Order: sequence, then structure tokens, then C-alpha cells
Amino acid sequence: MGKAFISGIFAPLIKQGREMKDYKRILVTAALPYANGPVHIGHLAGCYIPADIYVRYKRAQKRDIKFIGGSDEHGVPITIRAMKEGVTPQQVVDKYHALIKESFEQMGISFDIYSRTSNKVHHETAANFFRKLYDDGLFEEKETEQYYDEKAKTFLADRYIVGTCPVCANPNAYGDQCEKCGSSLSPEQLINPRSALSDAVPVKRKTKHWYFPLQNYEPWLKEWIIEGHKEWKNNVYGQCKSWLDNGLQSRAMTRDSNWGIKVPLPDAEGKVLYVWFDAPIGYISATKELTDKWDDYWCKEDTKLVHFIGKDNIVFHCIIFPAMLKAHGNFVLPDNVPANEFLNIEGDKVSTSRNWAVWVHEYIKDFPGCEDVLRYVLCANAPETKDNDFTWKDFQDRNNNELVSIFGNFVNRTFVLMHKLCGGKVPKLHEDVLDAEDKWIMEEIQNSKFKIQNNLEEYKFRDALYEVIDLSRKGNQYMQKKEPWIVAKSLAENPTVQKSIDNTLHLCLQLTANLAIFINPFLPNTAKKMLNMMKVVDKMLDWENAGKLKLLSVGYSLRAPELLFRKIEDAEVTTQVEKLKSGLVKPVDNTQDEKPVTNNLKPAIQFDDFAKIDLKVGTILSAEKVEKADKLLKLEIDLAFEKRTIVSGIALHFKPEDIVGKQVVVVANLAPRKMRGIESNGMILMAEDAEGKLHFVKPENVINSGSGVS
Ligand code: B3M
Ligand code: ZN
Repeated sequence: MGKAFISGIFAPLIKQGREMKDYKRILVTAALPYANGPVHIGHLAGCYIPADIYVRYKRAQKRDIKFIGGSDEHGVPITIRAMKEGVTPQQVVDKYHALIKESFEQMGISFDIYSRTSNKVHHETAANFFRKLYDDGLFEEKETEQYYDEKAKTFLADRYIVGTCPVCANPNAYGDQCEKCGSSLSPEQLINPRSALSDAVPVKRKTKHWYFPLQNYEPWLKEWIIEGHKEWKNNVYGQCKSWLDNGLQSRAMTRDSNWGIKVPLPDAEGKVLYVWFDAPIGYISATKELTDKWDDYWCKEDTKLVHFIGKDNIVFHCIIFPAMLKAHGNFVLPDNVPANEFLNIEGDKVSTSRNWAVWVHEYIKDFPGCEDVLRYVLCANAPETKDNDFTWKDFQDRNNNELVSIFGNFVNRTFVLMHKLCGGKVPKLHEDVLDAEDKWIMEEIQNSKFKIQNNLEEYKFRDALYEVIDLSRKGNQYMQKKEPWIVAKSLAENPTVQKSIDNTLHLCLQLTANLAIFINPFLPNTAKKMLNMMKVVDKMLDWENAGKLKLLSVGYSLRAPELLFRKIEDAEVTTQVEKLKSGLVKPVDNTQDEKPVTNNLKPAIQFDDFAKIDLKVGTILSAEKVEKADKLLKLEIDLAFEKRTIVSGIALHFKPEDIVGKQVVVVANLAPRKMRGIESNGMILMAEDAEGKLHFVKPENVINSGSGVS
């Protein structure tokens, strides 16, 4: 009997937060990022932070668990990046693998191994996997015609063919899509197609590939997912259902390229495995590298396999890879694939080519010691059920109003008062004077354990974190009601009130110890600091201690408080927003969604056409932002013979105060145009660099305003 059947029966019970099947070990994977650029906070929020929280929680439960990660080092974007930079693909992946690995380490993503798919073990594992399916006769061999670039001597992926869109006449549409009108296209539909690599006209060439007939696995997949995994998150389940409802087709599992894993067949010169065939096998290879007992984790039924990914990877992890594993045989299948949606930045989609991203390595430089703050914000605001927005203002608010004012404040007050009113030692709990408030907080500590645990079991990390903060909020309420600092004023007349003070601080300290256990999976550095203040060892953080009320022994002396979180100032946040908007965050090059470089000249014009344009040198007299238009600046420009108002779309690139006095070239006879209610009289010339940053076109030296340009 298969595991799928068992989880099918128990699915509704798992939904209630109980782990029905008794798993012996857990294997957690997080998507392997492409090593063609650094990681940004969208990556962290999408899968690495949730995966890390889950793993740290399970480790605290003393579960046998392994956390697998690594870089995805094959595929077209890497070869293109290498070609453009004039380096080898290996140089590209070496550079980014190191950068990504370091960012993860600094953010506390606690992989048991962070490997890479260019490793020898992986090449062997993936090749053998392919060979087994081939030997079992599971591939279809097909010869098709594909576009080939005779100049660059390479077959072209659809994305690297450009031409005129048949729908909107955009001269730079891609072979898979026109970005102007949004039509999805095939290379055949493009008018005047050309290669984005060399500009050559692509020609059709015959080529042979090996296809994996996904449709053969459709009935099984339907049963396994649609019937058997109703407990999967709605976004994941829904996407799988729609793929399965639409019907599956054979997919080529090989490509023509010389970067990747060679197809292990005699007649396959110049062919490599499709990157989405080899990458998920990377999870297996990395486990092999990590432990000799790798097959316990991959082949034994009582393993719980969980893939953490972003939503764009759902089909590969829920349909294609499971079908491959099923076809191969002997492997466990994922028990869950808790994919997150996307994280937008300041209201706009992340775009690596436009450099609209917050890079992790930049954040670490700008906010040293604040790694936990980013972990906090990305979890508290995680795109768990829908796309979400990251804003620097929200980052500041959550830090200042939640971490500093609630959690940090409670811990700090507890320590300060304990030193002041209880001699720096854990006071006794006097059962005889326990009041209703004391009993309430004791109960809250115990209940929190179950609330947090149930949420974590169901991959609801935001809700779990909310409960942790809520418990510290209750700690503040409790302290506020008990007011031990006020009670202490009557000590002289009535020494018995010391008992009440003792009880309050005893319980606040036990609560602090519990908070350390609860916060540990989310903010490990914070938990460490708390352990240090309490002078206790890591062992205290074991999950079995959660909810207990005797974690710190009476009479034990504790350290002085340490500040857990610092305030984030307005200026820091303004700087980040400006950095983002002015494109100051350098894209340490990236091809993730990079447009290929093309010769995109407009059709030829005659000299007379050009002569109609009147270009003049102008000097910017003033510049101000246009209300409710992020991108527009209103400029007053001196042309000597007159002053002009020109509205220009450069606000994301320049601060108004920085450009006053600069010279520009103005198209002086452009017909007036109204923009946001302002009449714009002319246009200024700008040059755009490869990173999309704008530069003024201007005379080399300052000359008289109004001078002609020709
Ligand atoms: N590298 C795509 C991505 O980074 C891909 C994931 C592979 S997971 C096996 O989104
Ligand atoms: Zn179009």
C-alpha cells in the first residue's frame, strides 16, 4: 500500500493540525536559487525563511530532520550571462554561488548542506536517474525542427528570438511573448525574427530530444493530489488542479547546449539534461553528499518530505518531479509543498532587470546586527495566501511598534525590575498569595504552546509568530496590572507585599524563558541573547520545555538586561526608499528576467525629417515633484529667449534639489502636451544605461542657455 493512500485517508485530520502519520524522519528542501544573481528579500520570504523556521522548530522537538539547499547552476540564463560578460558559465556560477551562500549564512538559514548542481555527485546522480528512465523505456524520442543561430552556433530558446509582434507591431517582441501588448506568442508568429544573441536570422534545424510523457501519469497524479492531498494550501492545490484539469503533455527533458549535465547516451553529442529535470534531483544529490544514510531520507516510507518553494515553481515540484520519482520508483513523494506567493516591494513587482529589489547582501551591510528584524518582518508579512507588499515604512513600524515596544520592552522591564526589586535573582513563587491575574498569565503561557505548535504544523508561520508576540503583549498587560514598582512603595509599612512582587517577577521571568523558546525558530539571534541574559544553556530551548513554568530555578542570579532590538529611525527608512527609487542598489548583474540585448533601431529617416527638430541647450532653474505622480518632475528651464515648463518622467532617477543648475538638451519645438494637468512645453533628452539608469545628455562644458544643437 502506498503512502499516498494513507495520507489521503487522514488528510482531514492533518488539517486540524495533528500529525497523524508517525514519521520517523523529516527531509526539508528549499528551492535551489539560480546562481546567476544575488538573492533578494522576495526569495527569503518566498521559501527560505519559512523553511528555516520549520526546521528550527522540528530540531527543537528533537526530530530527525535534514535541511537541504544548494545553487541551481545550469540552464539558459547562466549561459547567456556568461556570453554577455565574456566569461565562462563556471565563472558566473562560482561568483554567485559564493555570494548566495554567504547571504543565507548571514541570515541564519540553517541548511545542513548548501550544495551546488555543478558538483560531480550531482552530475552522476542526475545522469543515472535519466539513464534508469531511459533503460526502462519511459522516454519518447522525437525529432522536431527548432530555431538555430548559425552565427552563434546554438539552438535558440524562444525567449532569445526577437521580432515584430503580429498583434501590436512592437519591433522588439520575444519569441514567447510580446511585453508591449501582453500577447503570448510562438517564434513562428514573429515578423522578421532574429536572434537576440547575434542578430542573425534564425533557421530551422532538425534536432532529436527525449520527452517524458507526463500524460501517462495523469490518472495517478489526480488520485494522489486531487483526492489525496486536499490538505495542501489552497494556492498550491488550486494550481495543481488547474494543470491536471487542462491535461498534461509530453515534455522534452533534454536540450541542445554544452552547459549542463551531458545526456548519458551514445548518440547525444551536444545535448544536456533540461535544467528542470536535473535541478530537483539536486535535492537527492545534496543529501548524498551530506550523509551516507541518504537513502533513509529518500527511500523509506516513514520519511516526511516537504518542499518549500515560491509559487512559480509549483508545477515542477507537485507534478513533474513527483511523476519522475514515481516513474523511477523507490523514492518517497512530498508530503507537502507549502509554496508562498510573491512579495512585492513598495507597491511594485520585484524586477531584477529594473533593479527594483532589496538585495539581501545589501541589507546586511546597511543594517548590521538586524538580521532578526528582517526575518521578523518577512515572516509577519509573509505572502502565505496571496501576494503581499513589503514597504520600508512597514518594516520600521513593525520593528518599532512590535519588536521594540512589545517584545523587547517586556523582556527589558522584567530584567530591570527583577534587579531592582528582587536582588538580581529569580524570586520565589508563593502559592498562598497567587491571585487571578497570576493564574491568568500562567494559563496563557501554557495555552500559547498549543496555539503556536498547531500553526507551525500547518505551515501557518505568520499566525504562529503573531501568537508569540501576542504572548509578550499579555506579559506587558500583566505587568501593568500588577505594578510591582508601585507595590514596592508600601514595603516599609507592609513587608508582606514582597510576596506579591516576587510572584509577579517570578512569573514574568518564567514567561521570558518561554518567549525565548517560542521566538527561537523565528529569531534565533534574539533567543541566543535571551539565553545569555538568563545564563542558561541551549538545551533550555528544547520544545518539550515550552509551556513549562519552572524553567528558571529560584535563587538563580541573572545577568543585566541586554537590548534585544534597537529603534529604526525615519532617516534610515528614507534612505532605503531613495536608494530603491534612484536605482542606487547596483544589480550585481543578473539575468533572471533580463531582456536580451538587441539592435532595436527604428526605420531609417531622411535628413529633412531630422532637420525639423529644434534642439536647444537649456539650464534647469527649478525642479519639483508632481503630486500623485511618482515618476514626474516639473522643471523650469531657461532657454535665454524664454523660460519653459517641462514635465519629465525622471523622478525615480533624480532628486529635484540635485539637478537645479544642470544643463540639458531640450526638444524646443515639440507641440505642448498636458501631463497631470500641467502643460509641458518640450522634452529633455536622456540616455539610458544597461541598468536602466538615466543620464542627462548635455554639452561637455557649460555654455550659454539657448545655444542650438545639431
Ligand atoms: N532555480 C527556479 C527559481 O530559482 C529554480 C528552482 C529550482 S528548485 C529545484 O525560481
Ligand atoms: Zn504586441
